[in-house]
Amino acid sequence: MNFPTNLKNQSLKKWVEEVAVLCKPDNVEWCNGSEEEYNHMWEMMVANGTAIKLDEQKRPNSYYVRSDPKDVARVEDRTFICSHIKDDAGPTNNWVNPAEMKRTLNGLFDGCMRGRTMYVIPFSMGPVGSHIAHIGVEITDSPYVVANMKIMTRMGAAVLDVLGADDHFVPCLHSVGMPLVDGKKDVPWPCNADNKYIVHFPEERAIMSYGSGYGGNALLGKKCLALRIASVMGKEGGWLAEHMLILGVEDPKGRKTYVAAAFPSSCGKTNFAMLVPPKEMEGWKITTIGDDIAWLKPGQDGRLYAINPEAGFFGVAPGTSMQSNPNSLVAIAKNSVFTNTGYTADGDVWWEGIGYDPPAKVTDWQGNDWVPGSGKLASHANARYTASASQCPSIDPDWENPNGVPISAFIFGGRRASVIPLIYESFSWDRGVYLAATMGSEMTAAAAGTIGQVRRDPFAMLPFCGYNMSDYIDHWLSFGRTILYPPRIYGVNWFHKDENGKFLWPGFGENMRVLKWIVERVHGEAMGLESPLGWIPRYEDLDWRGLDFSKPQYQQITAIHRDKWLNELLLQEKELFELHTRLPRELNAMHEVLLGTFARSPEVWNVA
Ligand code: SAT
Ligand code: MN
Repeated sequence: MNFPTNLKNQSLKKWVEEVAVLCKPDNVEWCNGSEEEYNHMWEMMVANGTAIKLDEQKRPNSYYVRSDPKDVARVEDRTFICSHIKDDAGPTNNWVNPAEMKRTLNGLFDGCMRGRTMYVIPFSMGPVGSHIAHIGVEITDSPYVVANMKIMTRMGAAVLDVLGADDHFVPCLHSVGMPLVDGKKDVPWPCNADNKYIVHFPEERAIMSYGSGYGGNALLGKKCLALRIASVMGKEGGWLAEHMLILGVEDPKGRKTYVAAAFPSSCGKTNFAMLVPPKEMEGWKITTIGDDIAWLKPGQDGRLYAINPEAGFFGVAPGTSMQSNPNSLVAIAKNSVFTNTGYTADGDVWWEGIGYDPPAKVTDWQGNDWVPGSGKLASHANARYTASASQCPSIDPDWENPNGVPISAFIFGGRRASVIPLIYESFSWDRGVYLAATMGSEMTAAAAGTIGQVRRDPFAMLPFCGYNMSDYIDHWLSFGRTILYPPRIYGVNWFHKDENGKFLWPGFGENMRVLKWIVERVHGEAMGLESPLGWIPRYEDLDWRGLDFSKPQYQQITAIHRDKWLNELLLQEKELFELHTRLPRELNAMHEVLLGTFARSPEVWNVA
């Protein structure tokens, strides 16, 4: 095999050779990360019908791709954490004994790349050479993955330059699981419709993914490495890998405060990361560091520093409009990839909620003529764009700072029609861990469960924690004791609804008002009232310039109802019960404290 001249790492050579013997590709190519290589991937994908080049005027240097309808999202029920001991994966993960899983996977990978090219992609999660960054190497038989990894990570020759002879890298083996044997012809979106495995070996720090070409199933740097494997590395190494956006808040005097925020899927994380403040709040500005993942390590000065390990956005397209997120629309104006959106006859893309009517002729994400009003969607609900973070107008000047940015606050929020107030500051780190551990979201799709039922999603990490969730909570509790300046912890809920299902809070840019209070709190500049849950801003503590929102309206979304909370605490207790074998005792203790507090609280607690 021919190796790149700057490859020093012996175990990487050995691994690639072994994989080639197992998978039996027709060719092996090492990716160097160049533009030519990127363009070549697209030329091939256009030639075999995988991709369509979009109109050069409308969407320069951009491509449109439709996936197989059986391969449209992450597959949580096919995602496994294969630790040696079952309880190390914990009750929230699928587990199979690692030796047994390897037998299964070695069978599937044997010859799985026949008729295809095997690409080797060295990549860095985080700026190349940063002490917070980590290196992975993905082997894949999908040119779509190569092209997307070029946008989503720092990849190619520069990564091999910094990978020393004995340095550790995370091996990430991926195949679409569709060998071209017995005269089989390739299809536009190869995958294995019925047999998918997204597998993590946490002790070995290794990833194997089979059968899917889509998103987090296939771009293994993202959820697999940067969350599931990194969460394990963080637990052992004294740091955090979190499902969090990172943003900077600049006040009118130019002071910068960074916060990290965790929300479950479909709670507007990308919109929040790129928030545009209302114009009346002159001088306030939001900058973006990342929209999905944060790696946080303690700094020498006692503060906590965060990087975005990714280099691009893999965002949900439907609902993205000039109104909901102008920054992301600009970011995807060129050099972007669109997967499973609608495709317009004039060579552009369209999706539900884009903010303007579809042009005359649209084909849907399955390639059929789309009829507006037919009840069918032009774009799949999980249609995605891939775009470089550097194209985002709100990107922070320090987004690639290898030392990260100092974090002053953590924000946690789910989608709840009531119960959880608009904003509260937890009394302590431990109480903040409790609020994050018990957070949840009401389910919006009937398919995922009963509408309105709360799905607990601790720290928004339920599908992404690579080890036992109770150990993860334990790690958070300990971690807060190791830093001199632990960030304050906040709970938010933008999703209050009235009896008719109408949202009570305008959300989007108006969330800036809450963010401003948070920033002022961490600098000791704003008041809050002690509620049963935490500190809550009085009406006059928020900046209402430019928004007509009365005090009674505000009270409605900050009130704390004793009866609703007794019910909520029962539901929380059920979650604690499910985690009980390794749950830190503080969690039960804090649950008890809340019961006691509510027993003595008024029927409705209101801010003054
Ligand atoms: O497909 S991804 O894992 O990249 C995005 C998501 O499902 O959250
Ligand atoms: Mn995510």
